[in-house]
Amino acid sequence: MLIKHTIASDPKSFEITSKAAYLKRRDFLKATLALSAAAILPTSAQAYLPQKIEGIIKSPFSTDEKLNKYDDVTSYNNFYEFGTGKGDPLDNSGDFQPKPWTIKVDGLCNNPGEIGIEDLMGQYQQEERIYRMRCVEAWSMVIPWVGVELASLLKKFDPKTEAKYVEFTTLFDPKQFPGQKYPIIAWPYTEGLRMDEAMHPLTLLATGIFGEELPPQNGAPIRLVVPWKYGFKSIKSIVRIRFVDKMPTSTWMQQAPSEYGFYANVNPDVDHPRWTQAKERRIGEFFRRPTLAFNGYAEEVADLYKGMDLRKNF
Ligand SMILES: Nc1nc2c(c(=O)[nH]1)N[C@H]1C(S)=C(S)[C@@H](COP(=O)(O)O)O[C@H]1N2
Ligand SMILES: [Mo]
Repeated sequence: MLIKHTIASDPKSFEITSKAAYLKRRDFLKATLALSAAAILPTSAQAYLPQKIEGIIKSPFSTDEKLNKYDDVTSYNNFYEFGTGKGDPLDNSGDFQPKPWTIKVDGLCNNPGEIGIEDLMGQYQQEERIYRMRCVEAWSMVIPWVGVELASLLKKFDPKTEAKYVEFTTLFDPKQFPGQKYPIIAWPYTEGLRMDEAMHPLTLLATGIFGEELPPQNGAPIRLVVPWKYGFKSIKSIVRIRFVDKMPTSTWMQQAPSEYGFYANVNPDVDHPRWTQAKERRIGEFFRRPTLAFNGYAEEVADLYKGMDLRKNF
């Protein structure tokens, strides 16, 4: 059973708003219907079962705030590849097969190549990092991630000095991602970070939650986690990482440039055009709490943006 957390004052669906979106409304309705039909069909393939991750060490970067419940973290999701409802990613991901999986790393680097998920799990120390996560829709959760520092992986590929940004791409596979059969957004989902953001020690490539491999709805088998930015920067099910010299246009910038900027740093002082960002609802709590600058990570990351006008660079 799905618990409904939405409360009337919360912004509902964040993205599908612009004019283009109205034109797509019919496709969108079709998509919603087809996805609900797909959910009740019997499936033949063996469902993926996340395994325990061995040898995890604890990270000093963890918050000691109360964790959200496993059931909330895995049933209240944004993952449009599986549908736009918060329950769709759980309901529609039963057939998703995150193994085998390889990530291609290329672009402006001296050592382009690929890495398989098993190698990545074997070769890099897996850390538990308990982070606050803040969605642009003004809800938040505290999630015990497992993963590796993104910087440690990127260094292996030896980025060139011309590389100023890193671009990330989600798998495109409409057979596995039913949402991709419909033009909800321009697939595949892409995101980007400035090089110093990508190399920051807080930036994590997550392989798990709660000591186990990621379930499909949370971005299996590997996703980004950038805790000082709105949740949409934390791109799921990554198949490609590319070093580039120009700022990549991420999916949400392309979709609604006046609403979603490249930086997307959590900022209680800059409202979304359609709702306030000053407060947030921690899933599982009733009263809203104030949103903190950089989601509470200002001490660690504010320096990255020294001298920048954060109203313009939102
Ligand atoms: N590929 C992909 N990545 C995505 C999304 C998505 O729709 N597709 N949604 C984003 C948004 S808006 C949020 S808030 C987080 C949610 O992560 P969670 O469901 O694990 O909490 O994933 C982000 N990553
Ligand atoms: Mo989000």
